[in-house]
Amino acid sequence: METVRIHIEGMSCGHCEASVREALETLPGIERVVSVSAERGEAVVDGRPDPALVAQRLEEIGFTGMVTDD
Ligand SMILES: [Cu+2]
Repeated sequence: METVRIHIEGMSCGHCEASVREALETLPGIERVVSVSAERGEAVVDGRPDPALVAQRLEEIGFTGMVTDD
């Protein structure tokens, strides 16, 4: 199982975090959403998602997201 970090711009509150979590949970390749933090501007997920799909899905709900390799 891989852990993937997603840098996300535009989250400002708990509602944003909930929206992002919901969007990520239904995305192919994501097994589990570990955390979503507006404060850190980041989500951490388990799985192997397609970075382009992640960016596209987040953009659809109003955020800018980028999978970061570390
Ligand atoms: Cu918000």
